[in-house]
Amino acid sequence: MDLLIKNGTLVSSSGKYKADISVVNGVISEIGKNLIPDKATKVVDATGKLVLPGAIDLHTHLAMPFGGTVSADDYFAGTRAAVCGGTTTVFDFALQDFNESILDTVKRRDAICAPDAACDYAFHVGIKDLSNGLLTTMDDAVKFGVPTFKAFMVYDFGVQDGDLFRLLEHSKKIGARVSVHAENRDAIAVLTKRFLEEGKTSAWYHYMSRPEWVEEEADIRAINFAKALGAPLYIVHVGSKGGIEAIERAKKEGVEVYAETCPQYLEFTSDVYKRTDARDFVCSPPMKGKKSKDALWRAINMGVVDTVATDHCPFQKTEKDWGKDDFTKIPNGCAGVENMYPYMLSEANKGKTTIETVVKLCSENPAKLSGCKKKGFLKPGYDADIVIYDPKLDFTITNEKMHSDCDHTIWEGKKLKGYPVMTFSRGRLVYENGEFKGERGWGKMVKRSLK
Ligand code: DUC
Ligand code: ZN
Ligand code: ZN
Repeated sequence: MDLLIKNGTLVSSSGKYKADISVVNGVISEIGKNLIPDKATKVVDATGKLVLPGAIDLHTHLAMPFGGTVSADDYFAGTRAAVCGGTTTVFDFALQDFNESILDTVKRRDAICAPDAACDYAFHVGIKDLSNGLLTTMDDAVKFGVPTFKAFMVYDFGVQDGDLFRLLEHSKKIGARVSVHAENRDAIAVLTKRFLEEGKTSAWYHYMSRPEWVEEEADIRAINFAKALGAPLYIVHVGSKGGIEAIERAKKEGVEVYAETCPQYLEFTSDVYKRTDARDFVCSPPMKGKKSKDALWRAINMGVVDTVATDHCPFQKTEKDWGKDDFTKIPNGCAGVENMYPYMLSEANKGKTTIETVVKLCSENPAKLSGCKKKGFLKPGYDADIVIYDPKLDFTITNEKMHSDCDHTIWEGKKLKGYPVMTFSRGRLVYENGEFKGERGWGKMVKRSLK
């Protein structure tokens, strides 16, 4: 036995119970009462602590070329930040190049990621080009262990509706799943042009150019395609009341549609775009009004939201400042990978939801939906990706305490009730009491199957 975590309270979506966990070769070997260590075993006393499966963040953009620059966290900084917040598996979006086979996209990004990753990782492929037979190169990616793809319904590099339709149709045939960034590209373009012409250039108009219905409309369009084709659909970063209600209706009708939301939509509202540091909050979709925030919390507690992920995509202050006089020049995205699990658990401690629900949304469901067969649960045979969490530890987020390479955080000053004290990645200690203890290159790619 390599590691024994004693006297903790284990949490799963179905409840809490007191037990010890033993780990051999990075895998959970036994869960039970009064397990006996041998001489070489590292013993951790988790009395008074919760023992949780590491979170799985299904949505990050590390080292991503975007908005005229590259996101501030490379694969090392992003995964270092992840484990320091109790996230032990990170999904990144590998963006296809034009004229590139989809498997080549995965291999190109893995060549950068593998030497750097401090925790386990996986890729979704962001699709740009399905011309000249590239659609069927999805098949090789699925065989390789990458069965999840993303279509951007916005941005100039995103796909048009015809290609979204083809993607959904093909994904169904090959046992894959498509996710969508759902916003109405054309409406945003009209409004953006109009605001700029009228001299309305502040970050507030980033929000105004993407009114709440812009997301809902695209959600409904994607759902209609999925329904017509009988294909599964995953909608990333749902932030609007109309959107989540459309998803709820579709689920009731039997459409296989999954909803992801992010902590920033649960914490902030569009009021942030009136602040002096509004540019730091610019991401797409933008934060919405209070009614949307409330609807998302309701949906979490009604079981309509399937996963919580971060859309971690930070940019430095100087880069955000490019948009001082023109909101379209602000690189879109915020840091969040280190904040997701602590924030969600803290909100549970404050009574917004339950700890069990947080484990389900941040760990169990992401593992199940992404086809990570050995992650997301504290069970014998599963990877020992484990977080020891002190529910009584008060923590105030400051950028100084964070482990990202970004020079600011939208979470500055947020007071949390409870915080992780240790994170283990496949049985190896990677975080303890504020300090990163892991190593560059420790992380392995998780090959997956949706079957
Ligand atoms: N939205 C962001 O805010 N950043 C990265 C990509 C995206 O869709
Ligand atoms: Zn997106
Ligand atoms: Zn994203």
